[in-house]
Amino acid sequence: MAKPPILMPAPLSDGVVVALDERFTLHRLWQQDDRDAFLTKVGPDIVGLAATTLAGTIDATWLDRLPALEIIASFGVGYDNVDAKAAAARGVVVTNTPGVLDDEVADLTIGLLLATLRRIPQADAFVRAGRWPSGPFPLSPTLRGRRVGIVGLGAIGKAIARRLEAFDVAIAYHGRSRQDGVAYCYYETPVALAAASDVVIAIVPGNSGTRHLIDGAVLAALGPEGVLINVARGSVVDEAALVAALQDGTIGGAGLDVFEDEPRVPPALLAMPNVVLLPHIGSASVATRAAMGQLVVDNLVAWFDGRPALTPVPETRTLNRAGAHRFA
Ligand code: NAP
Ligand code: 8YV
Repeated sequence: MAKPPILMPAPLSDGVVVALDERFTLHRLWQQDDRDAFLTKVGPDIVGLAATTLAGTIDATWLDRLPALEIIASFGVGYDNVDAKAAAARGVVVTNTPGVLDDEVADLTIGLLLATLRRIPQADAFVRAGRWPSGPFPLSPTLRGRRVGIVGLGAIGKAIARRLEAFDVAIAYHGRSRQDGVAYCYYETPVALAAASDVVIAIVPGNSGTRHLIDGAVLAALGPEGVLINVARGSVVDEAALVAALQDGTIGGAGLDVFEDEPRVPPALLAMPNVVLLPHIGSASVATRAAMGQLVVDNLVAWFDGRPALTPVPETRTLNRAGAHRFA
């Protein structure tokens, strides 16, 4: 039987490519000289797509060129790089990679929080610049006694909260609704949470409902000693408002793993001493990225074995039925 034809618009890891090559006819779009002509040629046959945020957004325009598509397996738990509603409307299942990265992202978040408050990168730069013999590094703010507000107490938010419990800090959260069985204090709005917090950590999905959820009003409520940590998506924070708030002392500092226009970072942030900037590395360890890649492969294999995909996103869950694939 012919192998199902799969399209990979942008490169995933070698391990994923090797695994998909074994089981599918894998088309590597990024290696084509004329991608448009290639898509016109193979697009009508493609039944599966292995997507990453590097490929831009898989939207209706993409889907129009892939009329036989059955499944989009996206690399990452956030799937703002796929128009899942447009996919659902065409009967296309979308999968993401939840769960396998929760602890890794939570570890990184705690590291970023401590790095921001205790100015760890700045202290390292101070030593490397040979400035220590001339005097001590300036004293930093502290995590001690801080109240931490988590915007988005989902799988990763809870993993962050569990770690914070060991730091003896007060923990509160905001989401669209209060969660049963959660003892942390709930706030109905991000502004109310920020007003009751000294640190706000954003870890919600990026979508139209969360765009600029952290705006000027939230930053004003956080206050001059307050610190924002964003490990969610750049779109969740009004970046212009954040730059202004850091410049005029509305808040005290920020630790940012994500930005509105990645990989571009506002030059104003680069010049600030009270921010720590990371290149979207929340899940970026060898082991965790391998686990995420394996889940992309496993979703595609399950689907084309005639089983439901393993981790369909909510928008396409009802389409995800055993034997529902059309490839023959
Ligand atoms: P999850 O388990 O689905 O949790 C998402 C949380 O966000 C839920 O608690 C949800 O609570 C809340 N939420 C959703 N929409 C909201 C809204 N409009 N307003 C307020 N709260 C809202 O997702 P997860 O696995 O924890 O991942 C969360 C996000 O983290 C991903 O989507 C991704 O964007 C980001 N992420 C970043 C990195 C990185 O490298 N920096 C790595 C992994 C993930 P309610 O339903 O109660 O509102
Ligand atoms: C990935 C992420 O690095 O899972 C997510 O939502 O943001 C990260 O783990 C990213 O999606 C890879 O492109």
